Amino acid sequence: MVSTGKMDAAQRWVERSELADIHNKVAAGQRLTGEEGLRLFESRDLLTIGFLANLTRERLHGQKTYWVYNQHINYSNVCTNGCRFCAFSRRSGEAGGFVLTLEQLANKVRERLHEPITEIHVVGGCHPDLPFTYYLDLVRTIKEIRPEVTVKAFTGVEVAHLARNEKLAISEILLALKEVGVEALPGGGAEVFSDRVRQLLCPEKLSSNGWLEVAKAAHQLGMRSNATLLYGHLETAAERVDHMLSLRKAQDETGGFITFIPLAFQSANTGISPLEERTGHSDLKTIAVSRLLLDNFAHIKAYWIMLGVKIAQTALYFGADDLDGTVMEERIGHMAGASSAEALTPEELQTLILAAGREPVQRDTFFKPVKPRADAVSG
Ligand code: V47
Ligand code: SF4
Repeated sequence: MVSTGKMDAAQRWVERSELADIHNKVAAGQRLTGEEGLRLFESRDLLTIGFLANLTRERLHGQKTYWVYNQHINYSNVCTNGCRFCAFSRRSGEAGGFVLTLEQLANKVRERLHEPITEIHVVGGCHPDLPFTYYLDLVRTIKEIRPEVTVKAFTGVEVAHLARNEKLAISEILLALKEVGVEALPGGGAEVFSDRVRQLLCPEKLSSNGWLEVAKAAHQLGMRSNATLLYGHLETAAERVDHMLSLRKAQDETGGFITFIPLAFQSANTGISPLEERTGHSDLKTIAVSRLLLDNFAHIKAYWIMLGVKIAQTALYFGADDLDGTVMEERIGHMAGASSAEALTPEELQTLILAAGREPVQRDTFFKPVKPRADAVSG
């Protein structure tokens, strides 16, 4: 808790800063413009930006800081898209490509049956030949073994790929997935909505509009989804702001996004030289600006896998209210050089939050608090 005296001093300091007008709007709960978002990105006054983001963060969540007991499963890295920033994927037939059999998938779920996992996060590449029945059986297999778990599976890119392959409407794919037990979609695949950057990095990928259409279709069917921004490569600050404004507009329309996740680009094994090397300063600023611009998103996630635990923990004072979760097996960031661990135990996550002076809250996929199970055994 910041004492009133200290808060007053911080407030006086912010009121004298170049961002004083933005502070007045944030304090009054008013929506910021894209120009103001860009000014925040261009300012070097990180502490003031963090102070502003923290005002919103604490207004929404107080000291609460969320984490989820989850498991990540990548069913395949074979992908037709060949995004240049992705060190995880392989073309069909290329060495290092894999597809999990349903038995291998079942084993991954069974291996962790003793842990009180509440969410299984499933993503993969856009495989050219896997039939839709594989995806349906994959979800059925998880639900047979762990009926109580929430399956958060398949990004908008995978859903659109399935629709094209199966010659079905997006809504038909989503409905079929919902019927077998998918409750939410992960936020991947949004990348950055700029056509300029997409042309350079992922010309074969689903368009920005296509991604937004899948998200909106899911929301209309009562499924919720997350949203991401991949930053720290060739995009400009203006393109980050435009991306956030597009998401804000979509959220105004549907209200179906659960959380926003700025994904810090990991460059190893990608051949991409970022315009500017990512730093703690740019990571924290991106989190803070997203908290300030995305006023209709309840949650901002500091994804420790990509940020590293130290920056993720610090981000809890720069707008973030969620650390994601235990994860366990992560390939996408680690194949691109992420130096974080691949797993944190619930105890480690809670210690990180407590050491930052925040209050840990275990949540489910939809941010409902979860009561720790009495017989819980962590991995
Ligand atoms: O869409 C690919 C990104 C995403 C790299 O919804 C990279 O809760 C960094 O979306 N460096 C998949 N990122 C991961 C994802 C995600 C992760 C955790 C939680 C949730 C959620 C979603 O990973 C891809 C792409 O944007 N990605 N390559 C890279 N080199
Ligand atoms: Fe495929 Fe996704 Fe990697 Fe792009 S980011 S190549 S769509 S797995």
